[in-house]
Amino acid sequence: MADSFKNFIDGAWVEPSTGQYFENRNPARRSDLIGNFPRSSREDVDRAVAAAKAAFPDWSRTPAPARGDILRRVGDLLTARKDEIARAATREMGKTLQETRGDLQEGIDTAYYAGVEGRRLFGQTVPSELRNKWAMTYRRPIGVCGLITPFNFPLAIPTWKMFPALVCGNTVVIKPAEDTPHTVALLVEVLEEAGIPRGVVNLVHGLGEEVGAAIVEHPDIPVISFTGSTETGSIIAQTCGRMHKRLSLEMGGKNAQIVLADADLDLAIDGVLWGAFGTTGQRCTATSRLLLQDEIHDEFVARLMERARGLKLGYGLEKDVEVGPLIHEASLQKVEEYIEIGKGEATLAMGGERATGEGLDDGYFFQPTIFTDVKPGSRLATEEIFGPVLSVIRFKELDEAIRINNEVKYGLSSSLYTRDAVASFRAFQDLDNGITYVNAPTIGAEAHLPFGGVKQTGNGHREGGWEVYEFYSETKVCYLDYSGKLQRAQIDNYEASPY
Ligand code: UN1
Repeated sequence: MADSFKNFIDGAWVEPSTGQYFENRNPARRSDLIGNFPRSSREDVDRAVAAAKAAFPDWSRTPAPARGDILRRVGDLLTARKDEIARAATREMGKTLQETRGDLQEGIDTAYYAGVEGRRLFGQTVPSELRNKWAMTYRRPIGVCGLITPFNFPLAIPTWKMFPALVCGNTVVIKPAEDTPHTVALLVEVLEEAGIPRGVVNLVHGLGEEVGAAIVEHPDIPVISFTGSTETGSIIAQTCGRMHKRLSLEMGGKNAQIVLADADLDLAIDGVLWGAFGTTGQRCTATSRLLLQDEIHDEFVARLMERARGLKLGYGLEKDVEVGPLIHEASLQKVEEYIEIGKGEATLAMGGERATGEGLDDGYFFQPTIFTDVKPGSRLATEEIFGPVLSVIRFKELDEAIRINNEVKYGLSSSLYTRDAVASFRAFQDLDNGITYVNAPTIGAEAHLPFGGVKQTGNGHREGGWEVYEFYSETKVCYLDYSGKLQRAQIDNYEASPY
């Protein structure tokens, strides 16, 4: 019998009100059942929100440095359990152990950064325009935050949302992707062990259209943070708009790596292999377009294909495996649909089929795939596929590459390989993305810098770095007038002045 997992509500592990569960299986070994997870309902969300609401007054008044201390302990515990949790993440998510260890490290970095932020959370003191009056700001907690997280960074993304929310003094209800509930259950276990007070963190497992929708629509949740598809994001945004909720969206990408003829080609090949096929292309920051300058196009493609053919597919816990499976059957089917679309639009240069053979037949494996002769504006060149599919586009001048890069509805990350300093700064200035890398792939965001994109990738907020702390708090402005008389701003100061 596989294990049955529980929700975590009000400091206790509890069964779902429905008595129903869903299966969580290993995407590389379908026969490996990881466990049954609660298929919760609105009632479970109600309970979790009530617990989070009840915990808010005390938690929000706990000094921020003390809140940060708990996050520091979380960092220590995650470090101690890094390998164990990374293994669990690979088992349910599929990417290689090296990658899930990186995912864990991103969570650890986020925890320590949050720990320090508990001793900062700076406000500002600003001179008043009037005599004998002070003006200052401080950051105030908001309330219960509803967090909805994806499968591809099963640990890091929940920490990106949860830790800053907690340090700012909010309480949370989290619903992880139904593909990766185990990793988040382990994270919540760690928070419990670190001493997070009862009700401050609540975990409700279930389906997006049931639990996710209940969180988004709950009147006692004023803040929602979601990472996932642009389509789901716009549905969430409509509800949040109607209900006046604060919302952070992190959605799709169609990220390009641009290679100029003067670049170090070996370095650029390493970059695109990691960017396009790492995490089996299932990253918002995956490289799904490769823009090659005319002069080097043919040589680059030939060398890239040779390297891509050598990538070892398999179960991410096995030695030397470089590329894991896709997350589930629907994802495989979506990739297959794009292969058909691509065949009508471009040249299929390699891959294009499910990967079979020893160790692959029981999982959702797909061959690393490269299309060449891809036309800017075509579906292959503009739509997010979220799989190991790379579209190669040829260009003549940097201006043209910049234009092609910007011709999509998404704007997460971009990358330029060159030795030319002027071209690098042109890229920083003109590429319409939230993140631009020079001589590094489209992947590689660090926990202490803001992460996010422009256009339909996001809605103007950033995760990570110092900016996310603004999202999870309200600015309170405080004036103290000790003049002992009525002083009218904008009026009394100016009555006797020439202005
Ligand atoms: C995502 O793709 O959903 O830079 C997040 C990166 C990672 C985070 C990616 N550190 O790609």
